[in-house]
Amino acid sequence: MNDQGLSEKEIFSYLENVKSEDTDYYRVLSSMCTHPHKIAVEAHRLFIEANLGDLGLFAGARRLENEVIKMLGELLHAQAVETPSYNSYGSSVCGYLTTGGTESNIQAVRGMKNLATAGRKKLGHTPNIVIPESAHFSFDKVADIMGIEIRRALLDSEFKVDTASVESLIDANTIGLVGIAGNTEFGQIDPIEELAKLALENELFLHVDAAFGGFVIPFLENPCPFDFKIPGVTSIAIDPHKMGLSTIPSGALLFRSPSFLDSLKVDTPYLTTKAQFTLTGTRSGASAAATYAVMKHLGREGYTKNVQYCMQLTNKIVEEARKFGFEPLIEPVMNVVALKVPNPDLMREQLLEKFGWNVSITRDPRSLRLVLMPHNTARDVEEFLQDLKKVTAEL
Ligand code: 0PR
Repeated sequence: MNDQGLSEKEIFSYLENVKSEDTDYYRVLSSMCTHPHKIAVEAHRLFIEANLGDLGLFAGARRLENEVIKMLGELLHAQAVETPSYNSYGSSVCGYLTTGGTESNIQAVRGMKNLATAGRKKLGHTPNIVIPESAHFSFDKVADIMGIEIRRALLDSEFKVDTASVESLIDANTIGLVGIAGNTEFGQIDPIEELAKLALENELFLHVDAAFGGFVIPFLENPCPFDFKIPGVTSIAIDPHKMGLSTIPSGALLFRSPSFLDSLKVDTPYLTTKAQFTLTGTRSGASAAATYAVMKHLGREGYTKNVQYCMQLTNKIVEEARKFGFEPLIEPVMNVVALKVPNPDLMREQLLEKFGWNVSITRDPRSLRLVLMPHNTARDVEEFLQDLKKVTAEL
């Protein structure tokens, strides 16, 4: 650290320089995040010092968190919880705002483990959960932190989890299943209804990772069921900092029943509230304000337009790519496309080196993965297709 403080001017001239190294999402077709909505940014600034780790001191931010959880609960067809005891933890609905999908997934599994070991099940050995092979790498962290065995079920030809494979992996030590509503690589939705049936039959929890899809699926023309409307779904992760257009870090975890929150509770003797059920202690109230503001501002109509816009770009890319012989691995379900191209790794390298496009690659099979986000424009798509053509011709 320097001995004497630098001037504001010196610092900001350095910061602006450094910021120019960031992409600003220009020519980015690989991210599931985007520019936050300007309303979210303003709200974030207004609540910049609010700490949701000490709810009693920040009653305003706490109110906003509750409002957001309520709105998300409505979006995901959760029943409002009337249990008055919930107020002592600072929430009247079942859920809280997390730092993102990773924390939500960790906490959902922690809840499963705590409830299972609290007597619902006798676990002889290491508890396990069954997840799709396509699950996000945050579940590797779950395994590592919690000492839970992760069993990976096969995918079918459409990259949905194969429920027969899930069933074959369930044993006496299985505590829960995971389904993904909008998987990271293909944007595919697992058969949540079938998974829920399996979960109910085997008395297992079912967590739905809708970190990306949660702000997409409800606004599609023909949304498929994936949420609490399906009996058997016990928790859902949904990220406002992805397609919700909120600021980073904004995730959310919702539970069907208050017992989940209870199972995550730790006593906080010297705080203004008696208990905490979050993973982190200090939490951003600014994120709660940002998410509240953008959800209220856009409403269902605004999010529908946002999804329609991204789907138009997605469909355009697929239509044009087909003209030069590149088929998608699946018909896009949401704004994620996996294109079958020759030598995807080399193509990715060349798209970046020659034209500055950031794209990514799916693991198995390897294909060119594109995520069409609100920061992308119709012109971007046209330019990308021209550059893709050039790169293909050279390969
Ligand atoms: N679940 C799913 C289905 C996800 O796609 C992701 C992240 C997570 C959980 C974890 O969410 P957090 O990263 O918020 O904890 N999916 C993207 C990924 O890891 C996130 C991402 C975002 C990647 C922006 C790159 C990027 O530029 O691929």
